[in-house]
Order: sequence, then C-alpha cells, then structure tokens
Amino acid sequence: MDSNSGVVQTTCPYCGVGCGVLAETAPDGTLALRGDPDHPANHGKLCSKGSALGETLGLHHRLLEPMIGGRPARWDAALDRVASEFSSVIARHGPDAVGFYVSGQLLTEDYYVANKLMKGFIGSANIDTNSRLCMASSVAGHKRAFGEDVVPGLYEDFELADLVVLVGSNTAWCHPVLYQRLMSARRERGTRVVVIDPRTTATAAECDLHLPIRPGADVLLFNGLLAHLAASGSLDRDYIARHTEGFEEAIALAAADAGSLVHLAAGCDLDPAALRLFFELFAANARTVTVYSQGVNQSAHGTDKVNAILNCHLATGRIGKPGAGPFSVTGQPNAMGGREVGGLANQLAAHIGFEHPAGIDSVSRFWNAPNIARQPGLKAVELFEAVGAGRIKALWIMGTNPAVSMPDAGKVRAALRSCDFVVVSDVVATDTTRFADVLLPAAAWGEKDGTVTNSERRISRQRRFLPPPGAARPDWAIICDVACRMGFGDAFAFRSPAEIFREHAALSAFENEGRRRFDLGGLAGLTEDAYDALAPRSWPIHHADGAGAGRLFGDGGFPTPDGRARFIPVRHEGPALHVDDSYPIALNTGRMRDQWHTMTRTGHVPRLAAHAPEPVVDLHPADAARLDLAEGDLARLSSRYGFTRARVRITGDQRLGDAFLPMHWSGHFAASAAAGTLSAPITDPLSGQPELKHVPVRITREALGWIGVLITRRDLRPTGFVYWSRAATAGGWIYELGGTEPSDQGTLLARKLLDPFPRARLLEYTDRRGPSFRAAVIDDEGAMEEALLVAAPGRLPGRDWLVALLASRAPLSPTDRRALLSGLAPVAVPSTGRIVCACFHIGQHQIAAAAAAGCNSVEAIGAALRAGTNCGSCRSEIRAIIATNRVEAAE
Ligand SMILES: Nc1nc2c(c(=O)[nH]1)N[C@H]1C(S)=C(S)[C@@H](COP(=O)(O)OP(=O)(O)OC[C@H]3O[C@@H](n4cnc5c(=O)[nH]c(N)nc54)[C@H](O)[C@@H]3O)O[C@H]1N2
Ligand SMILES: Nc1nc2c(c(=O)[nH]1)N[C@H]1C(S)=C(S)[C@@H](COP(=O)(O)OP(=O)(O)OC[C@H]3O[C@@H](n4cnc5c(=O)[nH]c(N)nc54)[C@H](O)[C@@H]3O)O[C@H]1N2
Ligand code: SF4
Ligand SMILES: [Mo]
Repeated sequence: MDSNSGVVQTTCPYCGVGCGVLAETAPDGTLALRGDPDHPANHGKLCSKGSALGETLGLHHRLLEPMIGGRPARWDAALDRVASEFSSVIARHGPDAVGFYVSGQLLTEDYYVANKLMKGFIGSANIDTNSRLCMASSVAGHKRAFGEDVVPGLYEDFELADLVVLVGSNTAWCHPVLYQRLMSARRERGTRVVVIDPRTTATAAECDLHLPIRPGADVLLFNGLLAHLAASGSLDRDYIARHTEGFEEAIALAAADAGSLVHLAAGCDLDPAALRLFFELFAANARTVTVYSQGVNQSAHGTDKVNAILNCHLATGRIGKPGAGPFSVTGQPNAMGGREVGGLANQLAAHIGFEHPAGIDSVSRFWNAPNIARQPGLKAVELFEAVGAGRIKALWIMGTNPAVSMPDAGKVRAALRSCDFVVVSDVVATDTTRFADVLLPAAAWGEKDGTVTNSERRISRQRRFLPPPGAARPDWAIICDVACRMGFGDAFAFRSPAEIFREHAALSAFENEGRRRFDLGGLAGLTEDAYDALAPRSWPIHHADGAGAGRLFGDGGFPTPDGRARFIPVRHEGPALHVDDSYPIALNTGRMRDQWHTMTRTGHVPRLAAHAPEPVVDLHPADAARLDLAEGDLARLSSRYGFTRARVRITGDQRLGDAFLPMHWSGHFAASAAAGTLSAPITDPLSGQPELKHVPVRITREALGWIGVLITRRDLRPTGFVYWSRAATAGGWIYELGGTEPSDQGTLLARKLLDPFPRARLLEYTDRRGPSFRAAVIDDEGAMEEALLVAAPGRLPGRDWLVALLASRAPLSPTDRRALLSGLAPVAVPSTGRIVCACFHIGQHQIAAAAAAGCNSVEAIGAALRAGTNCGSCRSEIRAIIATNRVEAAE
C-alpha cells in the first residue's frame, strides 16, 4: 500500500479470477476504483461487475448493529448469547448438535478461525461451506487423481495454449477478465476455442466449435475422447508409464462406455462430424487447456465428470506444462482459500483430511486441541436436513444466503424457521437474515484486511480503505470473541489478521516434509509490515522471498504414496432425475453477466440491473409453442420441490426440451423467483455437491388479467401480488407488477401501493375504455416522486420517459403533468432497449441502429458508440446483434 498517495491495492470480491483493484482516495475524500495494472491476474482490466464496485459501497440495507430477537443489542450481549447458546447445546446434546455454514466470501483468516473453532475446539466437523455447491466435485476429482486438491496450471496457460476447451463454463460472463485474456491471445495467435455447453451462451457465441451436449453427458463425451486418443496413437506412453497408475482399467471402461462414434454421438446428442472434429483437434494440439466449472461440478456425477477430463490430460501428459493442463476455474473470490483452510466438512485443515489418524494427530498437536474432530462432518445438504430434523439445534451462518441458494430452498427455509437457535453474520439484510435469532453485522469488502486465493493458487491481499460503518466488525474478530467466551481463549487470542495468517502458513508446513503441495511455510514468519505489503503469489511458497510457484506436476511427482497420479475408470450415468409427462422440461440454472449470486450487492446498482432487469426463463421455440407460451408471458415453473415465476424468453440458444433460469433472484427482488426453490437436493455420492444444473419441471402460463409498473424512489417489498420483480434505476426502482385478477381489481390492488401518500400529492387518471389506470405522486418541489401505470396485458404505455423523470428530479412542467395523465411522452424519447454495454450504458436498439447504419464489426460499433471498449464483457452480445442485423438485412 502506498499510503502517501492514498492508493490502496486490493482484490475484487467477486469471482475467482481475483483481479487486482486500486482504490484511490482523492484529497477531497472522493473514492475512485480502477483495475490494478500491476496485478498478474488482470493487468489493469476489470469486468462490468468489477468496474461498478464503487457503486456498491453505499449503505443500502447494511446491517449496522447486532440484533437479538430482532432488537438492537450491544456486541457484548450478542457475543455472550451466541457463546452461551452454543455451549449449552454442546453440553446437553454433544458437539455434533451444532453446525457452522460458511462461505467463499470469507477471507482466509476468517475461514481459518471458523474452521479451527469448530473442528479443533468444539470437536465436531459440522462446518460446511457454500463451496459445497460450487467446487466440491473438483476437490474430490483432484484428490482422486492427484492425491491432493491442486489446480496444476496458471492463467498464462490460457494465452500459451493452441486449443482451449471450455466445458460447462460460461467464461465470457462468469470469469470475464480471464476470458478477455483468452480472446486477446486468440486474436494474436489464433488459439482454437471449443465450447461444450448445452446452451449457446455468450461464450459459445465466439468460438471455433460449439458442442451443444445433452445435459449430463460429459462423462460419455470424455470417455469417447480418451478412447479416440488411444485409438489414434495420441497417448503420451512415457508419461503414463512413469507418472500414473490405472490407465488400462480406465481406457477399457472408457472404450466400452463410448462404443462407436455413432453410438457416442447419439448418447451425447451431437453431430458425429462435430464430435470427430473435436477429438481430432484435441489429439493434434499438445498445448491444450481444458477449463471447466459448474456445468461439470454441479452434477449428480460431477466428480466422475472431473475425472473423465483429468484422465484425458494424464493420458496425453498435458499437465502442468506451458499452455497445457486441466483447469478448474473457481467461482467465488476465496473458494480456493476455503479449501486451503479445510472449510469443507470432509477436510480437516491445511489439505489434511480425516483419512489418516497421523494427520489428525499432527493438527491436534499443532493447535494444542485434544478434543479435535476425528470424523468428517455433515455436508451442506445433509447439514440442513439435520437442522430440519432437529438434530442440529444451533447453527451459525456466515457470508452466505442459503434461504435462496441451497437446492430445495423452501425446505431449507422451513428448517431455519424450526431451528432452536440461528446466528447469521452478514453485511446486509437477506432472505436468510430473517431467520436469525442473533444477527451479527460484518465488515464488508473495503472495510477489512486479509487474503484470498484465486483459481491459479495465487494469494492476494484484500486491504481496507474504508472504516466499517456503525458497529460492523470483521468476521475473524467476531469468531475469535465467541471462541474466547466459550472458554477457548488461549487458541483464539489473535490480535490481527496477520497473526492468523502466520499460524495458517505455519500449519501448512507443520510436519509436511513435502507430502502436501499446499505449503506456505515461507510466509510463516511474515511481519505485520511484510503482511501489509504482501504481493500476489501462487503457492507452494517455501521461501519468504521469490516469485511464488509456477505449474505443478509437469514432471509427475504427485502427492500420492507412490508419487503417481491415478486414472479413474468412470462410466456415464447421466442426470439423477429424468423428465416425464408430469415434469417434461429439464431446467438448467446459472448466472447472468452483471449480477452476483443472490444480488445482495449488485442488485442495487442501476447499470448492473439494466442488462437483465427481470427474472426470465429461456425456452426453445418449439417447447414454447408446445406449452402455449409466448414471448413475455408470465410462466409458472414447478418441480417436485417447489415453484417459481419468471417471464418467458423464446430463444434458439436453448436445446429442445431444456430451459434455463438464472439463480440470482431472491425474495428481495421478486415475488417468487428463487431458482433454488425448484432445484433438487440430490447430490454426487462422492463430493456431496448438488445437481443444480438439472431438475425436471413443468412450465405453464399464468393467465394474467392485468400488468403494471411502479417507478418509485421507495425501496419496497410489495405483498399480495401474484407477480412482482424490481430493478434498480437511477434515483430509485422499477417494479413490474402483475396478477390473475380482472384488470379493475388489479387496479384497486396496485392503487393500494399509493395509500401512504396524501391525495393532494396525487395525479390520477382512470381510462374506463382501456381500462387502464395512471397515477403520479408529486413531491414538495413539484418533481415526480413515483408513477404507477396499470393496464391489460400488452397495453402498458412506454415508460422510458417516466424513468428519466424519476432520475432527473426536476420540477414538472405543465406539459409534463398533462403527459403524465395522458400516458404519452411529451416528446418522443428514443428507447435505448435493453442495456448491453454496462460501462457506457449503451442499449440493444442503439447498437442495432448503428449496425444498420453500416457498423459491421465490434470495433466499428466501439468507434461509433464506445460500447464494448472498456471491460469487453459485452463484445459477444454486440457481435450477435450485428449478426442479427445482417440476417435481417438479407431477408
Ligand atoms: N456474472 C457472474 N459471474 C460469476 C458469478 C455470478 O454470480 N455472476 N458467480 C461466480 C461463481 S461462485 C461461480 S461458481 C462461477 C460459475 O461459473 P460458470 O460455471 O461458468 O457459470 P454457470 O452459469 O453456473 O454454469 C456454466 C454453464 O454450465 C452449463 N451446463 C449446464 N449443464 C451442463 C452439462 O451437463 N454439461 C455441460 N458441459 N455444461 C452444462 C450451463 O448451460 C452454463 O452455461 O461464476 C463466478 N462468476
Ligand atoms: N439453482 C442454483 N443454485 C445455486 C447455484 C446455481 O448455479 N444454481 N450456484 C451455487 C454456487 S456455485 C454458489 S457459490 C452459491 C452462492 O450462493 P450464496 O453464498 O448464498 O450467495 P451470495 O449472494 O454471494 O451470498 C453471500 C452473502 O454473504 C454476504 N457477505 C459478503 N461479504 C461478506 C463478509 O465479508 N462477511 C460476511 N459475514 N458476509 C458477507 C453477502 O451480503 C451475501 O448475503 O449458490 C449456489 N446455488
Ligand atoms: S473478472 Fe470481474 S468479477 Fe471477476 S475478479 Fe475480475 S473484475 Fe472481479
Ligand atoms: Mo460458486
């Protein structure tokens, strides 16, 4: 940190790319954030979410003081209460009657003390993390093949590869800066890119070959690839012989499973010629990187999917070499750090598991913790089942929103409601904080110090550049205070995150002797100053100085007893649940470009909301026709577990029979749109990761009698509506409303939203012929404070000008007032359409107009409108709009 100039180097709190961010405070106190040109992950670039970080620092919904039973309390009282309830449950029912559910949003230091408290001192391993929903299959796959959870490669490999295969990864939206690094390399050196995803994603829109695979068929595909590599003489026999075990069994099963190309293509529902092309590309390119994420992990057979991919890399010796390797990209900012400390219930600490008593004894001695847990604990889905069944009586949730993000989320909410004692540490109010008996306000990004580890094992500092608001405190300090009150003061007397980090580093090296690659021994003696100045470095780190490690396993040396990697024979199984007459559509869930998870932070930023303002379910045209659904209809989706509602979008990007729903909308942003409510709590038997990418659903049309829009400064959670969803806009919110009542009843219902305002401030107009209703609320300065429009479906007037009036806060002219009542804009406001470029706020219609006027490349659009010239996250969408324009022009 350069304290003189007021520039603080920190790390983005969103995805696992782990981009460096500079936070600069000007002399007048204003804060500016930008990409850190010196950070090796991003070299100064940020994506749309990273670029908007400055807009998330407001105090919207921030928790500012502890609460007990919904009432403000002092820290002392709250901490005493947590410690005494946990201690008393443990005394009465034993340590396994309590649980922690933590998160990859936590910093390594927070994570370390939470894990140490539960496993070392409470003596139970019932601490699990949202990484169970995210990375568990990759962890299990790495451990089976390599003996340890290690990602062998570096980001540079994306740039050095000749072929990059993206499997179940919408990299363009979910790891955008890394994706842009790949795209620059592709422009410079012609890297071939293959995308394996059932959907035509933004990532698939820009590749050499897209394989729209049948959901869940990845094991079959990679078994087919392994068989092809063997049959075509593309194996690295030397690497196999010197560094691996089990090849013969794996190839035998793969060949039998895959069968002929025609059989294989039918199983994967792919064109045999495209499949062959992929196999040939893979066979021909020694420099191949295979990137994978949730399309692989979030599956009932996710671990097998991971190993099917690893088998192909081991068989070709393409591992840990420049431009070659399997690459599991991590989701959350500190998914990797959580794995390092042992945050998963089936790991103990520092990459030591529960398999060997010697390892457990070693940690027990290091921590001086005779009461250490000796068995794995409950994994997330089991943990919440135990809460629901009353076996877990006290639960502490930190930095995650399981009421929305867990599968079968309705049941999770019921479990939380029934639990005797629930503690939640969060930075804002969420759907989960509603269930808290004790609510603890945590310091947020920018307000706390610590470290995170990104997908390439690189540890970076998050540094504080703001004071925590109100009484908010960093998680590590909260956890240590509770531990002290439970009588474990000696082991939790940490005064700083640096002190915790030193202990974490020392544990990683303790009695290690080269057995575990995760080793931060070189950092165990870091001074406070050196910790403050710590530059981003990849582990293993054996020396205090130096650049950190490079690639691993290029010349074998796997952390298994014999130093060899394991081939794992795997057989195709497919998804756990099948579609049938009652639930005929396979629902896939995942991410949108500009929202982060349950929208607790990104949902409040207008320019991030504009890209996807409503919960939308994507359907293939033929499915929509079969289900009698039209574009923009409100759909009801139901699975065996629950139901949600979302708008219909009809798109050829979906496979026939599949639908896609984003995972982001919670009860804070829509009436009932949480994807987790539909998802099945069915898990991979090895990793415990739930199958979030596949659940059979039924989709029907809600016969809406009316629709409405409320444009307002108020932050509301409306009740009594069949449908509402909201999106942040400049100066307030836009609420979409709808109901199945006849439209006059709908008007009455919607009109109630205006009850808080005195009649004198209302302008109202009911059009009996329509019938439609329009109203506006005028503030003391004569500006529009709120506007409500209600009409029959398809009859709502345009609202762009009302949104502009809300933002302007200017007093209304007489013309504006007349226009408010007539429902017609006083002057024609050109509609920008859905926002595509979040950085410069450029909409679909503007890009289409520029394309029609002759801008026929992404570069030309950039020159004309600036769209796509900053973070680049929208470049593939711009390309798609240009292509559509070309088709339309040709017709
Ligand atoms: N914008 C944004 N970025 C994020 C996040 C966010 O919330 N928003 N979250 C971060 C986190 S925590 C994570 S874990 C990552 C996730 O990053 P990704 O894994 O890239 O994201 P998802 O959209 O969950 O899923 C990826 C793709 O898997 C595909 N898929 C579904 N089923 C299958 C299948 O059977 N086989 C194959 N091959 N593909 C399939 C889906 O169609 C989807 O396009 O993103 C991180 N980055
Ligand atoms: N259907 C479906 N469900 C999914 C997925 C899917 O693809 N489909 N993906 C899964 C995956 S991969 C993931 S990672 C999860 C994510 O799911 P969640 O973990 O539930 O998502 P977030 O919204 O990131 O929740 C993080 C919470 O931590 C809070 N927070 C942020 N910083 C801090 C901090 O420093 N301290 C504390 N105490 N709190 C903090 C935020 O305000 C927020 O409420 O969702 C999973 N659920
Ligand atoms: S790619 Fe975007 S979200 Fe991910 S770390 Fe970088 S700036 Fe943050
Ligand atoms: Mo994740």
